[in-house]
Amino acid sequence: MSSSPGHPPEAVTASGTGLPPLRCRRFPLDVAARTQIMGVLNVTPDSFSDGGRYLDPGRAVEHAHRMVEEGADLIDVGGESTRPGAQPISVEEELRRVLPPVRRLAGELRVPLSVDTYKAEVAAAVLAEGCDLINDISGLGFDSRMASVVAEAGAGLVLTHIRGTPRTMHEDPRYTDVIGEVREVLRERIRLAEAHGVHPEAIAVDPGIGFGKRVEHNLLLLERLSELKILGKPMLVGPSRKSFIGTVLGLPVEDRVEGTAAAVAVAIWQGAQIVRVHDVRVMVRVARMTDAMRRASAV
Ligand code: HH2
Repeated sequence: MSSSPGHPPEAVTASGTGLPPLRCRRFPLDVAARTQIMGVLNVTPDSFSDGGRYLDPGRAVEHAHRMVEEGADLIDVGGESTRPGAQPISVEEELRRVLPPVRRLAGELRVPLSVDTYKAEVAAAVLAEGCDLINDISGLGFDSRMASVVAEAGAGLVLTHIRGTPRTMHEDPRYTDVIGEVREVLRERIRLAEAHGVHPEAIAVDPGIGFGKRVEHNLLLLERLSELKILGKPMLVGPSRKSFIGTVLGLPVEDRVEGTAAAVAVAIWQGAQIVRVHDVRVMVRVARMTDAMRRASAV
């Protein structure tokens, strides 16, 4: 067992989830061993917290390697911001942004490479370049060809819950029973993915923190995340630096690391196996510590 800074040997034992590894082409993700850290790499000019920093492919690749050194278990490359109010971009523009780093990272990384896109055409192109997992924030809701593209490639698929679209989702979202409604939409999308041939062990689900939810919905989804375990899939959660943290703490985006740490710890405690984060070094420590407590409580 390696003892790199991100992977202390004492933190790596079965957590008793009973879940098989998430199938992601070359590199299955052992979601039962410990919390998996997904490092965010936004190659956009306008992402809400890191827009413009990694537009240059050389910088993007360097940042991906840095996150892996810090303990990231997979890297998620995104070419279109999906922050509230964001305008969609064309397939051509998205490919212009993501293909250069994806081409290099698919050859260089020894961890799964994920691409954050809801467009089947973008997914097909990055899968052809060797990407392992498609992270679809629309949960198959925006492009009817997505499921077949992922199935044909034998890739992994993250299904995220969203209410509305990134452009409109912040306009007064309402739920009677947020956790129940999220669970049922995800259940239906799992069925759809599997009906199109996506392998049942290649699917992870995500409640979509910030995607058409008010502050109180986001807090409740984290606190009651365990109610999504019934779906029988690994759970991914992405609270990193998001505005609900800013609202609770009254802090700007560059000052939300501690708030993110609290959200990550609660998400893991409530059953998340994968956390999507910008601040990899810090969140690896938070995850290892929370994993250790979770294992203690399971004895
Ligand atoms: N959040 C964002 C983007 N992709 N994918 C999943 N599965 N879950 C999430 O919660 C999630 C996601 C938004 O965060 P970020 O990428 O930092 O910002 P932007 O959309 O502005 O690029």
